[in-house]
Amino acid sequence: MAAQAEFFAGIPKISYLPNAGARDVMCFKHYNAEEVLMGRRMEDWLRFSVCYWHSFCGTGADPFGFPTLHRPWNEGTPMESAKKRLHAAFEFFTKLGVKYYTFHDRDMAPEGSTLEESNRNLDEITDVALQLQSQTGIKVLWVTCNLFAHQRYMNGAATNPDCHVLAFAGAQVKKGLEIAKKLGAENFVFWGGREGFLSIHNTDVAAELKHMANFFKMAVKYKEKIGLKCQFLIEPKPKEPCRHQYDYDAMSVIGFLKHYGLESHFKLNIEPNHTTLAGHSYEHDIVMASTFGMLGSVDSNTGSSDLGWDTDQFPMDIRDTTLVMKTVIEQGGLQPGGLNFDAKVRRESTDLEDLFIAHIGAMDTFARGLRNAVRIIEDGLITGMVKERYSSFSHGIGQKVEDGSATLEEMEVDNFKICPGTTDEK
Ligand code: XUL
Ligand code: CO
Repeated sequence: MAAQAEFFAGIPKISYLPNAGARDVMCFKHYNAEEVLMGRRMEDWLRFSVCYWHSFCGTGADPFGFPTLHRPWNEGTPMESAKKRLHAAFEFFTKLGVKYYTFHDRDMAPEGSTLEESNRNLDEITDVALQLQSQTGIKVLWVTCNLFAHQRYMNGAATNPDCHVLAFAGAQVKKGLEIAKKLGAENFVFWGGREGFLSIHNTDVAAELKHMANFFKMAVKYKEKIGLKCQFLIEPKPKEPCRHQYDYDAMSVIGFLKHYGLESHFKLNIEPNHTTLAGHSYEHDIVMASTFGMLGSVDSNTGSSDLGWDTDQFPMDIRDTTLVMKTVIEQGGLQPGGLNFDAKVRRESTDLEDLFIAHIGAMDTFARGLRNAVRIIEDGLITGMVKERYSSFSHGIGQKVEDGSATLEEMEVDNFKICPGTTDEK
């Protein structure tokens, strides 16, 4: 491959400099990839990933204003800039020292005027991606299909009232799974972009949910057919763009998967900014998914507690990352999932180096969260307090409730023992 001009000229590989001063922002002060904590290297606990759509396709446009981020890779025809974007992205991943990336099919290569043309574009661009992956050792954390941006999906994809739109989405997912196999993706994500409704009056909820379940069953079947070994993930979100999204939160998705017998084929990709949009605390869905053995990966971002929007900010609060990492350690890690920065620089952050500063800040915040979580787990204080809180379930009637052998009659006898004089006994 011809040598490429650098896109981030003057920016060296980011290194760990724990004693750097406050003005030194192009270094890690906490993230030390090789350092071993609880028997595992930091980079293996954290499994960071850079997302393609915000960091390399984002323009800074919002509903009130035009693009502000003029990137040097967005030049030439759509196919030319798709190739430049790939080179810029791999230079960035390498300099940042992140081993994984994520992308939608349509971030990687432009949509053509037919499905065949879109697929050809994807083939051509992913040939370059494959080459860059083998040159650098950087891997795909997950691939997903964009089933929400094109006008055809305005009424949803797998829940569209027109079966031919559902079929188009199915064909797009078929190609997405083939690309996942070609690039060795470790996961494949389904975010229910417009799977939901704006008005209940024109919506057959039962039919739409069944169609969505059958759509997932087709994907499972094709994955098995082509021998794709990756983990399937569903990413919950309660609202935006739809008024109500079917994949509202972790428990709604777990209920859906169990109802349709799909729970052994999927785990969840939890995005905390979606969790807070659902009215929960930052860590809520991480903990709920993990409790049911369903936490597969995390879209590591944050919103602002004073806003009800999905602002996709870089996570910078060590209390949040401590709780996430405590849950991750307690479940034995996130692999084959990871911490994917589904986050964007603000539209005013127009300098190229801001992309580095944002990721470095978030990686350091997670490193501090990891160190805190390790300390909490190793000193055992909180674990001991929680154990003590439930100690009545380790013997007698508590033990019988624990193992499921207790009866309501025994509850009544227990009540006589605990509160004599307040019952019929007197
Ligand atoms: C949307 C969102 C998506 C998914 C992938 O809110 O988070 O970027 O992560 O489609
Ligand atoms: Co996301």
